[in-house]
Amino acid sequence: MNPEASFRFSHAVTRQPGKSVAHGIRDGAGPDPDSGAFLREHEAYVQALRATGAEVTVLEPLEDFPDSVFVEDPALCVAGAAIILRPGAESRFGERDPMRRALDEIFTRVIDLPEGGFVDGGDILVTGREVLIGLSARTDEAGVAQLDRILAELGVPLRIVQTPPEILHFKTGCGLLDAETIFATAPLVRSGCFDGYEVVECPEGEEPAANLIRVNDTVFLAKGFPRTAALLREKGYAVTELSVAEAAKLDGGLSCMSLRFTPDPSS
Ligand code: CIR
Repeated sequence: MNPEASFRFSHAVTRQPGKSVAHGIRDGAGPDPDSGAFLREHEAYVQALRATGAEVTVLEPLEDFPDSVFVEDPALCVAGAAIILRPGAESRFGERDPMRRALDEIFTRVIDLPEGGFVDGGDILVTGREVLIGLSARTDEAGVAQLDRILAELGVPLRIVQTPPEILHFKTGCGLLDAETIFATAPLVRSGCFDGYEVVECPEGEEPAANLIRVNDTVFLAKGFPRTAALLREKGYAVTELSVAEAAKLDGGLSCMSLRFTPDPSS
Protein backbone atom coordinates (compact mmCIF):
# COMPACT_ATOMS: atom_id res chain seq x y z
CA MET A 1 0.00 0.00 0.00
CA ASN A 2 1.12 3.55 -0.64
CA PRO A 3 0.83 5.13 2.86
CA GLU A 4 -0.13 8.60 1.52
CA ALA A 5 -3.05 7.07 -0.39
CA SER A 6 -4.82 6.84 2.97
CA PHE A 7 -5.37 10.61 3.00
CA ARG A 8 -4.44 12.00 -0.46
CA PHE A 9 -7.44 11.75 -2.76
CA SER A 10 -8.19 13.00 -6.26
CA HIS A 11 -11.94 12.34 -5.98
CA ALA A 12 -14.86 12.18 -3.60
CA VAL A 13 -18.44 10.98 -4.02
CA THR A 14 -21.31 12.40 -2.00
CA ARG A 15 -25.10 12.19 -2.24
CA GLN A 16 -27.50 15.07 -1.61
CA PRO A 17 -29.84 14.45 1.31
CA GLY A 18 -33.46 14.06 0.21
CA LYS A 19 -36.58 15.36 1.95
CA SER A 20 -36.97 11.86 3.43
CA VAL A 21 -33.78 12.33 5.45
CA ALA A 22 -35.99 13.22 8.43
CA HIS A 23 -36.95 9.53 8.55
CA GLY A 24 -33.41 8.17 8.76
CA ILE A 25 -32.42 5.62 11.39
CA ARG A 26 -31.50 7.02 14.77
CA ASP A 27 -30.61 5.56 18.09
CA GLY A 28 -32.93 7.06 20.66
CA ALA A 29 -35.20 10.08 20.70
CA GLY A 30 -34.31 13.60 19.67
CA PRO A 31 -35.47 16.13 17.11
CA ASP A 32 -35.87 15.15 13.44
CA PRO A 33 -33.22 16.59 11.16
CA ASP A 34 -34.50 19.49 9.06
CA SER A 35 -34.06 18.61 5.38
CA GLY A 36 -33.39 22.24 4.36
CA ALA A 37 -30.76 22.74 7.06
CA PHE A 38 -29.25 19.37 6.19
CA LEU A 39 -28.96 20.39 2.55
CA ARG A 40 -27.17 23.62 3.49
CA GLU A 41 -24.80 21.70 5.75
CA HIS A 42 -24.18 19.27 2.90
CA GLU A 43 -23.45 22.05 0.40
CA ALA A 44 -20.84 23.52 2.76
CA TYR A 45 -19.31 20.04 3.15
CA VAL A 46 -19.05 19.58 -0.63
CA GLN A 47 -17.50 23.05 -1.04
CA ALA A 48 -14.94 22.27 1.66
CA LEU A 49 -14.00 18.99 -0.04
CA ARG A 50 -13.58 20.82 -3.36
CA ALA A 51 -11.31 23.35 -1.65
CA THR A 52 -8.82 20.52 -0.94
CA GLY A 53 -8.38 20.02 -4.70
CA ALA A 54 -10.56 16.90 -4.93
CA GLU A 55 -13.06 16.47 -7.76
CA VAL A 56 -16.40 15.93 -6.03
CA THR A 57 -19.35 14.09 -7.55
CA VAL A 58 -22.70 14.93 -5.98
CA LEU A 59 -25.25 12.18 -6.62
CA GLU A 60 -29.01 12.76 -6.82
CA PRO A 61 -31.04 12.29 -3.62
CA LEU A 62 -32.72 8.90 -3.16
CA GLU A 63 -36.04 9.57 -1.46
CA ASP A 64 -36.69 5.84 -0.94
CA PHE A 65 -33.55 5.61 1.17
CA PRO A 66 -33.58 8.23 3.92
CA ASP A 67 -30.03 7.41 5.07
CA SER A 68 -28.49 7.40 1.59
CA VAL A 69 -26.70 10.72 2.25
CA PHE A 70 -24.32 8.57 4.33
CA VAL A 71 -22.53 7.22 1.24
CA GLU A 72 -19.64 5.79 3.21
CA ASP A 73 -21.66 2.79 4.40
CA PRO A 74 -22.54 0.97 1.14
CA ALA A 75 -19.04 1.03 -0.41
CA LEU A 76 -15.31 0.97 0.24
CA CYS A 77 -12.90 2.52 -2.26
CA VAL A 78 -9.32 1.38 -1.79
CA ALA A 79 -6.26 0.51 -3.90
CA GLY A 80 -7.91 1.74 -7.09
CA ALA A 81 -10.97 -0.50 -6.72
CA ALA A 82 -14.51 0.03 -5.45
CA ILE A 83 -16.08 -2.66 -3.30
CA ILE A 84 -19.86 -2.63 -2.94
CA LEU A 85 -20.57 -3.61 0.65
CA ARG A 86 -23.66 -5.15 2.26
CA PRO A 87 -24.99 -2.60 4.79
CA GLY A 88 -26.18 -4.20 8.01
CA ALA A 89 -29.40 -2.16 8.40
CA GLU A 90 -32.31 -3.58 6.41
CA SER A 91 -33.63 -0.19 5.33
CA ARG A 92 -30.20 0.63 3.82
CA PHE A 93 -29.54 -2.57 1.89
CA GLY A 94 -31.07 -1.16 -1.29
CA GLU A 95 -28.52 1.67 -1.38
CA ARG A 96 -26.09 -0.80 -2.97
CA ASP A 97 -27.47 -0.84 -6.52
CA PRO A 98 -27.51 2.94 -7.06
CA MET A 99 -24.04 3.13 -5.51
CA ARG A 100 -22.77 0.42 -7.85
CA ARG A 101 -24.16 2.32 -10.86
CA ALA A 102 -22.42 5.51 -9.69
CA LEU A 103 -19.05 3.86 -9.02
CA ASP A 104 -19.21 1.92 -12.31
CA GLU A 105 -18.93 5.32 -14.01
CA ILE A 106 -15.70 6.11 -12.17
CA PHE A 107 -13.83 2.84 -11.52
CA THR A 108 -12.71 0.18 -13.96
CA ARG A 109 -12.85 -2.34 -11.11
CA VAL A 110 -16.05 -2.62 -9.05
CA ILE A 111 -16.36 -5.73 -6.89
CA ASP A 112 -19.48 -6.91 -5.04
CA LEU A 113 -19.05 -8.24 -1.53
CA PRO A 114 -20.47 -11.78 -1.91
CA GLU A 115 -23.59 -12.83 -0.02
CA GLY A 116 -23.33 -14.25 3.44
CA GLY A 117 -22.62 -11.40 5.81
CA PHE A 118 -22.78 -7.68 6.35
CA VAL A 119 -20.29 -4.82 6.40
CA ASP A 120 -20.93 -1.08 6.88
CA GLY A 121 -18.21 1.24 5.60
CA GLY A 122 -18.45 3.23 8.84
CA ASP A 123 -16.71 0.33 10.55
CA ILE A 124 -13.67 0.59 8.26
CA LEU A 125 -10.64 2.77 8.88
CA VAL A 126 -8.05 2.75 6.09
CA THR A 127 -4.63 3.64 7.47
CA GLY A 128 -1.33 3.97 5.67
CA ARG A 129 -0.56 0.30 6.12
CA GLU A 130 -3.80 -1.66 6.50
CA VAL A 131 -7.56 -1.71 6.79
CA LEU A 132 -8.87 -1.83 10.35
CA ILE A 133 -12.41 -3.15 10.63
CA GLY A 134 -14.55 -3.09 13.74
CA LEU A 135 -17.09 -5.83 14.33
CA SER A 136 -20.34 -4.12 15.31
CA ALA A 137 -24.13 -4.42 15.25
CA ARG A 138 -23.82 -3.68 11.48
CA THR A 139 -20.64 -5.58 10.55
CA ASP A 140 -20.36 -9.31 11.20
CA GLU A 141 -17.66 -11.97 10.95
CA ALA A 142 -19.06 -13.50 7.75
CA GLY A 143 -18.98 -10.11 6.01
CA VAL A 144 -15.47 -9.41 7.25
CA ALA A 145 -14.24 -12.80 6.01
CA GLN A 146 -15.58 -12.02 2.52
CA LEU A 147 -14.01 -8.58 2.58
CA ASP A 148 -10.71 -10.07 3.70
CA ARG A 149 -10.62 -12.29 0.59
CA ILE A 150 -11.19 -9.32 -1.72
CA LEU A 151 -8.63 -7.13 0.04
CA ALA A 152 -6.03 -9.92 -0.04
CA GLU A 153 -6.37 -9.95 -3.84
CA LEU A 154 -5.83 -6.21 -3.88
CA GLY A 155 -2.76 -6.58 -1.65
CA VAL A 156 -4.34 -4.74 1.29
CA PRO A 157 -3.93 -6.28 4.76
CA LEU A 158 -7.02 -6.37 7.00
CA ARG A 159 -7.05 -6.47 10.79
CA ILE A 160 -10.20 -7.15 12.81
CA VAL A 161 -10.94 -5.14 15.94
CA GLN A 162 -14.02 -4.60 18.07
CA THR A 163 -16.38 -1.62 17.85
CA PRO A 164 -17.34 -0.65 21.42
CA PRO A 165 -21.08 -1.38 21.89
CA GLU A 166 -21.86 2.20 22.95
CA ILE A 167 -21.03 3.59 19.48
CA LEU A 168 -22.70 2.89 16.13
CA HIS A 169 -19.62 2.40 13.98
CA PHE A 170 -15.90 1.92 14.61
CA LYS A 171 -15.18 5.31 13.03
CA THR A 172 -17.71 7.00 15.33
CA GLY A 173 -14.78 6.85 17.75
CA CYS A 174 -11.73 7.48 15.56
CA GLY A 175 -10.30 9.10 12.45
CA LEU A 176 -7.04 9.25 10.55
CA LEU A 177 -4.79 12.31 10.94
CA ASP A 178 -2.05 11.01 8.66
CA ALA A 179 -0.83 7.62 7.43
CA GLU A 180 0.53 6.62 10.84
CA THR A 181 -1.44 8.85 13.24
CA ILE A 182 -4.91 8.12 14.56
CA PHE A 183 -7.19 10.39 16.56
CA ALA A 184 -9.43 8.37 18.88
CA THR A 185 -11.53 8.41 22.02
CA ALA A 186 -9.98 7.18 25.26
CA PRO A 187 -11.90 3.85 25.35
CA LEU A 188 -10.70 2.96 21.84
CA VAL A 189 -7.12 3.95 22.66
CA ARG A 190 -7.28 1.85 25.85
CA SER A 191 -8.59 -1.15 23.86
CA GLY A 192 -5.12 -1.43 22.31
CA CYS A 193 -6.43 -1.57 18.73
CA PHE A 194 -4.07 1.23 17.69
CA ASP A 195 -0.97 -0.09 19.40
CA GLY A 196 2.01 0.54 17.11
CA TYR A 197 0.46 3.73 15.66
CA GLU A 198 0.97 7.32 16.77
CA VAL A 199 -2.20 8.18 18.66
CA VAL A 200 -3.75 11.52 19.59
CA GLU A 201 -6.40 11.07 22.27
CA CYS A 202 -9.68 12.95 21.98
CA PRO A 203 -10.17 15.39 24.89
CA GLU A 204 -12.67 14.07 27.44
CA GLY A 205 -16.15 15.49 26.85
CA GLU A 206 -15.52 16.09 23.11
CA GLU A 207 -16.00 12.49 21.93
CA PRO A 208 -18.22 13.37 18.92
CA ALA A 209 -15.15 15.15 17.50
CA ALA A 210 -13.45 11.78 16.99
CA ASN A 211 -15.15 11.21 13.63
CA LEU A 212 -12.80 13.56 11.79
CA ILE A 213 -11.41 13.12 8.28
CA ARG A 214 -8.11 14.02 6.66
CA VAL A 215 -8.45 15.01 3.00
CA ASN A 216 -5.24 16.07 1.28
CA ASP A 217 -3.73 18.83 3.43
CA THR A 218 -6.83 19.50 5.53
CA VAL A 219 -8.26 17.88 8.64
CA PHE A 220 -12.04 18.33 8.78
CA LEU A 221 -13.40 18.52 12.28
CA ALA A 222 -17.01 18.84 13.48
CA LYS A 223 -17.82 22.35 14.74
CA GLY A 224 -18.22 22.87 18.47
CA PHE A 225 -15.16 21.11 19.87
CA PRO A 226 -12.74 23.93 20.73
CA ARG A 227 -10.28 21.86 22.79
CA THR A 228 -9.89 19.35 19.96
CA ALA A 229 -9.47 22.12 17.38
CA ALA A 230 -6.78 23.79 19.52
CA LEU A 231 -5.00 20.48 20.19
CA LEU A 232 -4.81 19.57 16.51
CA ARG A 233 -3.69 23.06 15.45
CA GLU A 234 -1.01 22.93 18.14
CA LYS A 235 0.21 19.71 16.53
CA GLY A 236 0.50 21.47 13.18
CA TYR A 237 -2.61 20.22 11.37
CA ALA A 238 -4.58 22.58 9.11
CA VAL A 239 -8.04 22.26 10.63
CA THR A 240 -11.31 23.27 8.97
CA GLU A 241 -14.39 23.09 11.18
CA LEU A 242 -17.71 22.13 9.61
CA SER A 243 -21.18 21.92 11.10
CA VAL A 244 -22.64 18.42 11.13
CA ALA A 245 -25.48 19.24 13.53
CA GLU A 246 -28.19 17.79 11.24
CA ALA A 247 -26.22 14.62 10.38
CA ALA A 248 -25.54 14.11 14.10
CA LYS A 249 -29.31 13.85 14.72
CA LEU A 250 -29.10 10.59 12.72
CA ASP A 251 -25.86 9.42 14.35
CA GLY A 252 -23.89 10.53 11.29
CA GLY A 253 -20.80 12.68 11.03
CA LEU A 254 -18.05 13.88 8.72
CA SER A 255 -16.68 10.58 7.48
CA CYS A 256 -20.06 9.09 6.54
CA MET A 257 -20.99 11.77 4.02
CA SER A 258 -18.29 11.00 1.43
CA LEU A 259 -16.31 8.27 -0.23
CA ARG A 260 -12.78 9.56 -0.76
CA PHE A 261 -10.40 7.92 -3.21
CA THR A 262 -8.07 8.03 -6.19
CA PRO A 263 -9.61 5.86 -8.93
CA ASP A 264 -6.30 5.16 -10.66
CA PRO A 265 -3.53 5.40 -8.07
CA SER A 266 -0.82 4.73 -10.70
CA SER A 267 -1.69 7.87 -12.70
C1 CIR B 1 -27.54 4.80 10.13
O1 CIR B 1 -27.95 4.46 11.25
O2 CIR B 1 -27.17 3.98 9.29
C2 CIR B 1 -27.52 6.29 9.79
N1 CIR B 1 -28.59 6.94 10.47
C3 CIR B 1 -26.21 6.89 10.19
C4 CIR B 1 -25.05 6.32 9.43
C5 CIR B 1 -23.78 6.98 9.78
N2 CIR B 1 -22.73 6.41 9.02
C6 CIR B 1 -21.47 6.32 9.43
O3 CIR B 1 -21.14 6.68 10.56
N3 CIR B 1 -20.62 5.78 8.59
